[in-house]
Amino acid sequence: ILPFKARIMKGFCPGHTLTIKGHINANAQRYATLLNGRNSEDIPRADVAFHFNPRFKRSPCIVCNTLQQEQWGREEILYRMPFKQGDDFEVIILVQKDMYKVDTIQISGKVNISAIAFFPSS
Ligand code: 9QG
Repeated sequence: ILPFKARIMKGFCPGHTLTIKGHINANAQRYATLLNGRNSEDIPRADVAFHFNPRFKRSPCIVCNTLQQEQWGREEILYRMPFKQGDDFEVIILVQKDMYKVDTIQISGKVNISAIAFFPSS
């Protein structure tokens, strides 16, 4: 059930991997994977360490950004779109050295999620 939200118990650190598998609805306009540094019930709005946002409107693209103190940063936009409306997808997020201080994952949008796996470093 979306929005999906879960705590990552000891945080999301270098070497950790998060895998998300699902299906994008045929009429989806956007979906977002949000990795939050604080709980998203927080007021003011919680920071978002990593906002991963495929968009299907107009020119399809993937927008990545950070929300800090309720302000979006500079968008990184990828116009090569690997996702397709009506298709299955798999996203693998691998954390490398410049650490994400993240304790919550959140997924929303017109997708069905079939699996979410968190792999700590081996
Ligand atoms: O549009 O862009 C990412 O840079 C904003 C969107 C915003 C983000 C942001 O409105 O949408 O994608 O949390 C938000 O507000 C999300 C849903 C310039």
